[in-house]
Amino acid sequence: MRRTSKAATAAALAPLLILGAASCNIADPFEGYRDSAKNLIAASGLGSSDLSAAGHASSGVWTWAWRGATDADDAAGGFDYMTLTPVGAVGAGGAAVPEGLDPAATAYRLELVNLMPNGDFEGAVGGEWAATPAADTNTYFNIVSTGGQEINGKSLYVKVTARPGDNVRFNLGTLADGTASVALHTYAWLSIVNTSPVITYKLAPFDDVTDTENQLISPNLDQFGSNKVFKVLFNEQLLGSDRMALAFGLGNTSDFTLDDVRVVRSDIENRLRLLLKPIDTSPSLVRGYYEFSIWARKPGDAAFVTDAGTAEPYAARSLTVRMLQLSPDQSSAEHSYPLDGRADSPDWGGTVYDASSGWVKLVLRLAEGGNFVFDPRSAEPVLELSLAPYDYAQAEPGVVEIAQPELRFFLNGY
Ligand SMILES: [Ca+2]
Repeated sequence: MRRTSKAATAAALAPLLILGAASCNIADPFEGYRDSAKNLIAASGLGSSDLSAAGHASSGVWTWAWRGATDADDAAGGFDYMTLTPVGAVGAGGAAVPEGLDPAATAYRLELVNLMPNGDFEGAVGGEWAATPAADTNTYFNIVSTGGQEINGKSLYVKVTARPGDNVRFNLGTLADGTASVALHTYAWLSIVNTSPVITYKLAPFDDVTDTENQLISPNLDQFGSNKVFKVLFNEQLLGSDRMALAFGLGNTSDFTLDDVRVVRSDIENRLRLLLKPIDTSPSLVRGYYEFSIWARKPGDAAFVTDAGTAEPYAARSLTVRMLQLSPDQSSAEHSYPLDGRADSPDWGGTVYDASSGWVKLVLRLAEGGNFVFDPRSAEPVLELSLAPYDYAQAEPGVVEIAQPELRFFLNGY
């Protein structure tokens, strides 16, 4: 964060001051900038959006940052890795609405889509899994819900012998964004496993278990309550065009249970953003102190992956809020606000929680002593506001309801 004195704000407004003094009517040079309650982006509500590939770089409307990827199938629009869906006025039907949130404001579901089909195993497993050799009583998988093997409700129980070549595979071609994409992208796979032994696995052609070029990769295992989080990245370096499966085996010496599999692209910017030129706001952007806020809550039909018996959709466990100055250099304020009750200690801003409605206002401010120093006469975007329904430390699928984004200016500091 560039640190400049409050004099910088006054300097930015100096031309206005001179103009005002030269005219017969002495105008207030800070007209429009004194009211720190004014929402500068009132004209850019969440309904003002262009989520198309062509519109991804538009300013003054909400766009998908990930639409700008150079990958051909992203540029063409391709798969919707995130969705933004209106769900009606926050005060519809006389619903409780906290002070400061307009009952007429439209709430939207913001979701980072889970690319893993049937990853909660609460339904039947489709064609995405297979055991080799098939119909072998020593190597197999099935869905379990009792017996101490289950994790969240129904789980996938995997049994693999120690015989070379035996494995239980997941067909990467069944990921939601399609077979052709897999070898071109980088993905993060997250799941919960119940075992402490290291699970080794190979990447292999889905239909060819005799492949001798299998690669062993050690996944990351983090403690997750009484279970562990199994994490792995896979990309084109690991996946040739013929490598279309994750195969669990080749060194597995014990059975294990898997649940809540979540897969996301880790090579794109999974964010909803609002690019702003100075003239896109009212009043226009000038150098100084800003506050960006958004209301958020857990959708009623979603559950945190940490909840017992979790079924999809997963509720976003965090919402990352960011203000990014784009020029003359990049500086930002950002915070990943937990939405699931985890402790939080933001450096700046804070939250206002309304227990009766479940809405929480997430308030982001610049760090102490920092302000934005962009050129207020720029014809290009100088500021980007963005929202991501996960913690920046680890993207994971999830959905959150959001409403009423606001950008405020503080003439004399916070
Ligand atoms: Ca489950």
